Amino acid sequence: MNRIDLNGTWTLSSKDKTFHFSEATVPGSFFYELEKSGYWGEHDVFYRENNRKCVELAARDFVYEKDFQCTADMVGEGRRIFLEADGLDTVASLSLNGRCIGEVENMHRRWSFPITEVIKDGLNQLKIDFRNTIQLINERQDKRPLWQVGTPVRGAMHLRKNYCSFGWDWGPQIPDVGIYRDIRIQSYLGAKIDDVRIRQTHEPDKVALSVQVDLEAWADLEQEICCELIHPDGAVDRAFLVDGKEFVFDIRDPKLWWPNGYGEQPLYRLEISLGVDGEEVDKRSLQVGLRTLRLQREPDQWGESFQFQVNGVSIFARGANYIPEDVYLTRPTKESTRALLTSAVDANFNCLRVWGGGIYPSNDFFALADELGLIVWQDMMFACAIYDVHNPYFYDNIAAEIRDNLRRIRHHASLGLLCGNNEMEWAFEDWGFPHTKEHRVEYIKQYEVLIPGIVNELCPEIDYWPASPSSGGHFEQPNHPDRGDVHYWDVWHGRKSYSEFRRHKFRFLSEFGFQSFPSIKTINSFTEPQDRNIFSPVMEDHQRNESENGNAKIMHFIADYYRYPKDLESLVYISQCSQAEALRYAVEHMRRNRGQCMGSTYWQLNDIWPVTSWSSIDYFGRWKAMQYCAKRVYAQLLLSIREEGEGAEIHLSNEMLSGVAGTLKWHLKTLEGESLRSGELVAEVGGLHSICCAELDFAEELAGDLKRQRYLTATFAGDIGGESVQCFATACFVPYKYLQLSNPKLSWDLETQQDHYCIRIRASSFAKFVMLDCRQSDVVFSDNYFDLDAGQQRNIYVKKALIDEQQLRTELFVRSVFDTYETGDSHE
Ligand code: BMA
Repeated sequence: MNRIDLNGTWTLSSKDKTFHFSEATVPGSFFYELEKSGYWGEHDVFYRENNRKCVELAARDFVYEKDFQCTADMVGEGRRIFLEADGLDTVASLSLNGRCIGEVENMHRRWSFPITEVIKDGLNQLKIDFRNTIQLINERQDKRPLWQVGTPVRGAMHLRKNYCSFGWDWGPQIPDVGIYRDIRIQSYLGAKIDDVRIRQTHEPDKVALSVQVDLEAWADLEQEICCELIHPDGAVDRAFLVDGKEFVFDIRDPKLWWPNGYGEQPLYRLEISLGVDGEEVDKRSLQVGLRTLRLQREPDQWGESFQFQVNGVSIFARGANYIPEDVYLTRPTKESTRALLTSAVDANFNCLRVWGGGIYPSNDFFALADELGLIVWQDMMFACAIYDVHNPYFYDNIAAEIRDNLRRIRHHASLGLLCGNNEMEWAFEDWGFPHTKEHRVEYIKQYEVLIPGIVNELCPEIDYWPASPSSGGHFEQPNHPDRGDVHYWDVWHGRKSYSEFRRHKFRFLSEFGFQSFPSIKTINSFTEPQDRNIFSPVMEDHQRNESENGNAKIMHFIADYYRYPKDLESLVYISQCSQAEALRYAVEHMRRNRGQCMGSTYWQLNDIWPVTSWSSIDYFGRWKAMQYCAKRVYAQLLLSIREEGEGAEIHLSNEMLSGVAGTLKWHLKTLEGESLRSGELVAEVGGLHSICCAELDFAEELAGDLKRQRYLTATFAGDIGGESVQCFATACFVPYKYLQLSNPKLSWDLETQQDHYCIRIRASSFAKFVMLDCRQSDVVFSDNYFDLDAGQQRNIYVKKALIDEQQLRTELFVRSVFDTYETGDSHE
């Protein structure tokens, strides 16, 4: 045996003896353990305002302890033994059998402590003392006050810890403590693998895959490295290395990896094993996708391009920002992460930005992104604060952190961009804090010298971008629209209407967003009936954009476009429609301007707890209207209408490699379904192009108040490689609140097909944002929150695996904007 797995049961106690768990789980944490112990009664930390107690609960020292047996074969001649910990959160000193073996304070690093001299044959006692982080950050902030945004606990950026665990404008303050990734004892004979470096050289019909293996060796024993390359079809190439340390596999007819929507995601696997004296002492298994992936930045007629180029093809990045999936870092599983990322891909994403205020995601996350075809824009974990880089300990600590994470993740096909930080370059330009020369110098040192230097040394083939947003660095107009990426928050934070998106053509919009309430089922999970009012303390607590009174702001935007919703369920629904519309305005516009605009990652994909926020999928994985809208506006083929005054343009945006031809039909209709004018044309759009197919003027038909009774509807029906596609679009010419909607008398029936239920839904007059939902169960529909013309039937599909037929029939209900009016009849 050369490994002792230390995952499993430990004891966990607070030093002040308030808390003691004799069977704490590792990987795990204090707050997760507290919850499992029943501390919150029949509820959890999310219930009502429970989270408010967490900072006080965290403000103490904790100790994790474990006794374990070590057998004689682990120790001995030529062997070295290490305690390896992949994630310790955060400030801890470790001792084995009473002797200190290490001090740590960076949860983003992996640790390996030599313990050959300390470990014993027989019973061993391991102890990890975790320091009170709340006290520590306060002391440090007193000593060296640094600027930070308002939401996290004071001084939080003095620690290399999941920043948002101290609170964010969508997250509670639950600064957890614990052993959050795997931990083990490992014994190696003579040597161990220190690092594996993979490089790809692409030539026509050939990829040379070089594998460099660095060893740490301490005994004069015979070593052999065996490397197997397993092809996507299962074929295996094997190579041995005795003296040198680099293999090159020449792969003929390579199967290239593509982001979702442009091709397949074939994956190769490298199995590397180190043998010493005939014993396998160490091994690595790495998943590799063959592709070239660069950030293309070249001068052009608009400024400078900013776009991903994959295997020579410049793509329009379609995605969102990803934040930690749970306040308890160890609760998400590979399967729950798979479900979340699959939801992204189901909504036609090809990209995710991992935002810099959380953690570097797990290996599972990157493996899934490889499998699903998601390009990962990876921020380094620095966000909205000045960091203490003038302190040599802090500086060395972050340098080691960057090295460690790059070595861990750099081989992934999905890894598309490394980015220095979130919003700090912009903060120097725009935000109110002392912009001293010293801080500027330190900023440059950290993000424009240190980190790119490490990237250049460890993985120069991955592009580095100093900050998000940035125009390339040196504080030169970081949020400039014509180059680099942009965070555009005038809509929402700046209270501008979402039509404002159409006034800008950003090169790559890496953040923009709009809030909504989560599903009523989600609200019910953390409230009591008396809390179910958006201005109650509990609902305001589960809204962390407090400084701007987020819930009131949702109402402010609703007032522009919608009538006052009759009850809480209607309000939740309307808030989601309003959020989805913001996304639609922004993305349709950007895709119409493909070429100039080449990326959209909206704020934000997911939630860390049940909350009112900018997310499109709530904490429980429930799709908000915006997620369905993303599915439509991120589709390979997008039909969109740009209405203005009494006119409209109809556009087709094609993100497929090949062109599409088909029939475009449009009708100007009354809400009751009478077609006043119509047109039909053959439309053809080339691959990776966007075109305007029709320019229409309805000055007469839409004069004055007639706009309140009429709308434009368009369909495109085409053929892609033998499969028919259909796209729909509608446009209204007044804010929806002025439409003279009548009861669309929505009706539906259900047919069971092979793998799906097909729900056929119809309206008797124009129905805006038709929503389907189940009272209790959670299902994802093939489409949702769509518009229906009078007399039109739409087929919506639900996977049979999600729900049984009877249940679906009983629970299904539909709603449209009309139902949110006092006069509305419901369509149960
Ligand atoms: C952006 C992000 C986050 C924040 C979001 C909403 O600036 O970088 O820090 O949560 O806005 O305010």
